[in-house]
Amino acid sequence: MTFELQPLPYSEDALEPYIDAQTMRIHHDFHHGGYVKNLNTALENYPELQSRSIDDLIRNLNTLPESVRNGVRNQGGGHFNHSIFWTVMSPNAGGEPTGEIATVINEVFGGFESFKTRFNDAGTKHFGSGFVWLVRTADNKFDIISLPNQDCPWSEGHYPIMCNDVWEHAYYLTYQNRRPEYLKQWWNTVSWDAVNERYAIATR
Ligand code: MN3
Repeated sequence: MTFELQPLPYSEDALEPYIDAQTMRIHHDFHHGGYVKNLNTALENYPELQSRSIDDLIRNLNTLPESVRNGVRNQGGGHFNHSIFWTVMSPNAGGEPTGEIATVINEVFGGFESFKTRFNDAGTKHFGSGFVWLVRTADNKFDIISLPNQDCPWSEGHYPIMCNDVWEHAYYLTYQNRRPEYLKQWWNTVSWDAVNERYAIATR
Protein backbone atom coordinates (compact mmCIF):
# COMPACT_ATOMS: atom_id res chain seq x y z
CA MET A 1 0.00 0.00 0.00
CA THR A 2 1.01 3.59 -0.52
CA PHE A 3 1.27 5.05 2.94
CA GLU A 4 3.57 3.52 5.52
CA LEU A 5 4.13 4.01 9.22
CA GLN A 6 7.66 5.29 9.74
CA PRO A 7 9.43 4.13 12.90
CA LEU A 8 9.80 6.56 15.78
CA PRO A 9 12.96 8.67 15.33
CA TYR A 10 14.10 7.57 18.84
CA SER A 11 13.46 4.65 21.17
CA GLU A 12 10.05 4.36 22.79
CA ASP A 13 11.49 5.12 26.25
CA ALA A 14 13.53 8.09 25.02
CA LEU A 15 11.08 10.71 26.27
CA GLU A 16 10.79 9.34 29.79
CA PRO A 17 9.98 10.49 32.40
CA TYR A 18 7.80 13.03 30.57
CA ILE A 19 6.14 10.53 28.25
CA ASP A 20 6.32 6.87 29.28
CA ALA A 21 7.43 4.07 26.97
CA GLN A 22 4.11 2.23 27.01
CA THR A 23 2.25 5.37 25.99
CA MET A 24 4.71 5.95 23.16
CA ARG A 25 4.45 2.34 21.96
CA ILE A 26 0.64 2.24 21.97
CA HIS A 27 0.39 5.76 20.56
CA HIS A 28 2.81 5.19 17.70
CA ASP A 29 2.26 1.53 16.82
CA PHE A 30 -1.50 1.31 17.28
CA HIS A 31 -3.00 4.80 17.12
CA HIS A 32 -0.76 6.22 14.40
CA GLY A 33 -0.46 2.77 12.81
CA GLY A 34 -4.25 2.53 12.74
CA TYR A 35 -4.58 5.86 10.94
CA VAL A 36 -2.14 4.71 8.27
CA LYS A 37 -3.96 1.41 7.80
CA ASN A 38 -7.37 3.09 7.65
CA LEU A 39 -6.10 5.75 5.25
CA ASN A 40 -4.93 3.05 2.87
CA THR A 41 -8.33 1.37 3.15
CA ALA A 42 -10.11 4.69 2.51
CA LEU A 43 -8.02 5.24 -0.65
CA GLU A 44 -8.43 1.68 -2.00
CA ASN A 45 -10.62 2.81 -4.87
CA TYR A 46 -8.71 6.04 -5.55
CA PRO A 47 -5.42 5.04 -7.20
CA GLU A 48 -4.82 8.63 -8.35
CA LEU A 49 -4.88 9.79 -4.71
CA GLN A 50 -2.60 6.97 -3.53
CA SER A 51 0.27 8.38 -5.56
CA ARG A 52 0.06 11.82 -3.94
CA SER A 53 1.96 12.76 -0.79
CA ILE A 54 0.13 13.03 2.53
CA ASP A 55 1.19 16.69 2.71
CA ASP A 56 -0.47 17.32 -0.66
CA LEU A 57 -3.67 15.45 0.28
CA ILE A 58 -4.09 17.33 3.56
CA ARG A 59 -3.23 20.71 2.01
CA ASN A 60 -5.84 20.15 -0.72
CA LEU A 61 -8.41 18.38 1.39
CA ASN A 62 -11.23 20.66 0.27
CA THR A 63 -10.71 19.73 -3.38
CA LEU A 64 -10.84 15.94 -2.87
CA PRO A 65 -13.93 13.98 -3.94
CA GLU A 66 -16.58 14.29 -1.26
CA SER A 67 -16.86 10.51 -1.00
CA VAL A 68 -13.31 10.22 0.35
CA ARG A 69 -12.79 13.63 1.94
CA ASN A 70 -13.85 12.69 5.46
CA GLY A 71 -11.69 9.58 5.40
CA VAL A 72 -8.65 11.63 4.42
CA ARG A 73 -9.51 14.34 6.96
CA ASN A 74 -9.64 11.82 9.84
CA GLN A 75 -7.24 9.04 8.85
CA GLY A 76 -4.91 11.08 6.66
CA GLY A 77 -4.96 13.88 9.22
CA GLY A 78 -4.07 11.33 11.89
CA HIS A 79 -1.13 10.15 9.81
CA PHE A 80 0.10 13.65 8.94
CA ASN A 81 -0.37 15.19 12.39
CA HIS A 82 1.40 12.37 14.22
CA SER A 83 4.27 12.46 11.74
CA ILE A 84 4.82 16.09 12.74
CA PHE A 85 4.26 15.41 16.43
CA TRP A 86 6.99 12.74 16.71
CA THR A 87 9.57 14.92 15.03
CA VAL A 88 9.10 18.04 17.14
CA MET A 89 10.07 16.02 20.20
CA SER A 90 13.39 14.41 21.06
CA PRO A 91 15.36 13.11 24.01
CA ASN A 92 17.72 15.57 25.74
CA ALA A 93 15.58 18.45 24.49
CA GLY A 94 13.41 21.14 26.02
CA GLY A 95 14.78 24.24 27.63
CA GLU A 96 14.66 27.73 26.20
CA PRO A 97 13.82 28.20 22.50
CA THR A 98 16.80 28.73 20.22
CA GLY A 99 17.41 30.14 16.76
CA GLU A 100 14.90 32.06 14.70
CA ILE A 101 11.86 30.61 16.43
CA ALA A 102 13.12 32.20 19.66
CA THR A 103 12.91 35.59 17.95
CA VAL A 104 9.32 34.92 16.85
CA ILE A 105 8.38 33.77 20.33
CA ASN A 106 9.85 36.92 21.84
CA GLU A 107 8.56 39.41 19.29
CA VAL A 108 5.12 37.97 18.52
CA PHE A 109 4.20 36.29 21.79
CA GLY A 110 6.06 38.43 24.30
CA GLY A 111 8.56 35.82 25.45
CA PHE A 112 8.71 32.10 26.18
CA GLU A 113 6.67 32.19 29.39
CA SER A 114 3.70 33.92 27.79
CA PHE A 115 4.04 31.73 24.69
CA LYS A 116 3.87 28.60 26.85
CA THR A 117 0.95 29.99 28.82
CA ARG A 118 -1.03 30.69 25.64
CA PHE A 119 -0.16 27.30 24.14
CA ASN A 120 -1.01 25.43 27.34
CA ASP A 121 -4.24 27.41 27.80
CA ALA A 122 -5.30 26.45 24.30
CA GLY A 123 -4.63 22.81 25.16
CA THR A 124 -6.31 22.93 28.55
CA LYS A 125 -9.45 24.65 27.26
CA HIS A 126 -9.73 22.49 24.15
CA PHE A 127 -12.86 20.38 24.68
CA GLY A 128 -12.39 16.72 23.83
CA SER A 129 -9.74 15.41 21.46
CA GLY A 130 -7.49 17.40 19.21
CA PHE A 131 -4.15 19.14 18.77
CA VAL A 132 -2.68 22.51 19.73
CA TRP A 133 -0.69 24.18 16.97
CA LEU A 134 1.74 26.97 16.38
CA VAL A 135 1.12 27.99 12.78
CA ARG A 136 2.27 30.46 10.21
CA THR A 137 -1.11 31.62 8.99
CA ALA A 138 -2.13 31.86 5.36
CA ASP A 139 -1.65 35.65 5.63
CA ASN A 140 1.87 35.28 7.05
CA LYS A 141 1.24 35.84 10.73
CA PHE A 142 1.96 33.52 13.63
CA ASP A 143 -0.80 32.13 15.79
CA ILE A 144 -1.61 29.45 18.35
CA ILE A 145 -4.78 27.51 17.64
CA SER A 146 -6.44 24.28 18.68
CA LEU A 147 -8.37 22.10 16.29
CA PRO A 148 -10.64 19.11 17.01
CA ASN A 149 -9.93 15.46 16.25
CA GLN A 150 -7.37 15.08 13.45
CA ASP A 151 -8.19 18.33 11.65
CA CYS A 152 -5.02 19.99 10.42
CA PRO A 153 -4.36 23.73 10.00
CA TRP A 154 -2.60 22.94 6.71
CA SER A 155 -6.01 22.19 5.16
CA GLU A 156 -6.80 25.91 5.61
CA GLY A 157 -3.40 27.04 4.39
CA HIS A 158 -1.89 27.58 7.83
CA TYR A 159 1.54 25.97 7.93
CA PRO A 160 2.00 23.71 10.99
CA ILE A 161 5.25 24.64 12.76
CA MET A 162 4.76 22.65 15.96
CA CYS A 163 1.98 20.78 17.71
CA ASN A 164 1.04 18.94 20.85
CA ASP A 165 -1.40 16.04 20.85
CA VAL A 166 -4.06 16.53 23.55
CA TRP A 167 -6.01 13.35 22.88
CA GLU A 168 -6.23 11.34 26.11
CA HIS A 169 -4.26 8.52 24.47
CA ALA A 170 -1.23 10.87 24.44
CA TYR A 171 -1.00 11.16 28.23
CA TYR A 172 -3.55 9.12 30.13
CA LEU A 173 -1.33 6.28 31.43
CA THR A 174 0.99 8.69 33.24
CA TYR A 175 -1.16 11.76 33.84
CA GLN A 176 -4.71 10.30 33.89
CA ASN A 177 -7.12 13.25 33.82
CA ARG A 178 -4.40 15.84 34.52
CA ARG A 179 -4.05 17.30 31.05
CA PRO A 180 -2.60 20.62 32.30
CA GLU A 181 0.25 18.74 33.99
CA TYR A 182 0.98 16.82 30.79
CA LEU A 183 0.98 20.08 28.82
CA LYS A 184 3.44 21.61 31.28
CA GLN A 185 5.82 18.61 31.31
CA TRP A 186 5.65 18.20 27.53
CA TRP A 187 7.91 21.25 27.01
CA ASN A 188 10.79 19.12 28.32
CA THR A 189 10.56 17.07 25.11
CA VAL A 190 10.40 19.88 22.56
CA SER A 191 13.22 19.84 20.02
CA TRP A 192 13.86 23.47 19.13
CA ASP A 193 16.19 22.28 16.36
CA ALA A 194 13.27 20.46 14.74
CA VAL A 195 10.92 23.39 15.31
CA ASN A 196 13.44 25.71 13.67
CA GLU A 197 13.64 23.39 10.66
CA ARG A 198 9.87 23.56 10.27
CA TYR A 199 9.93 27.34 10.80
CA ALA A 200 12.45 27.63 7.96
CA ILE A 201 10.11 25.73 5.63
CA ALA A 202 7.13 27.79 6.83
CA THR A 203 8.82 31.09 6.00
CA ARG A 204 10.81 30.36 2.86
MN1 MN3 B 1 -2.44 10.90 19.01
